[in-house]
Amino acid sequence: MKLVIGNKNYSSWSLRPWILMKHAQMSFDEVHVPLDTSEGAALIRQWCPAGRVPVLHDGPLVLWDSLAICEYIADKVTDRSLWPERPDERGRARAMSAEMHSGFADMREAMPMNCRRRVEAFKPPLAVQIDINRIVQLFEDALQQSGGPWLFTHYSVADAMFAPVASRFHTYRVNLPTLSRQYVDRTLQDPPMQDWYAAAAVETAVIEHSEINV
Ligand SMILES: N[C@@H](CCC(=O)N[C@@H](CS)C(=O)NCC(=O)O)C(=O)O
Repeated sequence: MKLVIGNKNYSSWSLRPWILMKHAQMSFDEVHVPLDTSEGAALIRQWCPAGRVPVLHDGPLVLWDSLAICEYIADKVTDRSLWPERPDERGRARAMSAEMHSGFADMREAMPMNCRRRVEAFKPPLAVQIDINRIVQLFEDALQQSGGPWLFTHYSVADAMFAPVASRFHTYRVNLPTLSRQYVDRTLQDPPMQDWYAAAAVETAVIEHSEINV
């Protein structure tokens, strides 16, 4: 399998299937595409007509869209469950993942993923704070019900979908209640996430519109 991804420092959508595949202990090749460059845009089109990363190539199958790739990986992995086993928990994990996938536009816009960056004086505008509050509510509910360490006890697609949010909360120093703080710290200490961060740290490309001024 080949996973086509963007810059590790910035590409939040790429991180999701990448970290899930690492947790599933799948072996795959990575193809790196430099985002926000004309060379990168041409390269992406060679891998997928949708013109977006991530893209998964598995033999003749081409899959675009981070959530669809995570679903495919969860179907493909048979020796462990990447969704919760209980139907009610599975339903909630899917709802959380879908809400992340389609929502929180204000937070994404104002707080781009930027693994290398630490922003000390970030003051979220109201719309962004509303997104943050909703995500915290999702974290607290899931972690209270599951008892942790992951949102639905063992690592699932939901954790992969929220891994970029943990990175953003860390970068922009978001104040969090205890369970959410512990969850964000756990996500950042997760060995695959540390590998992702180490690779992001040595990238040199800078995407100006993802470097916010405060
Ligand atoms: N819905 C898509 C969105 C993917 C997406 O927007 N990816 C961005 C990078 S993080 C991209 O490929 N941008 C390419 C470009 O803007 O040229 C998914 O979940 O995979």
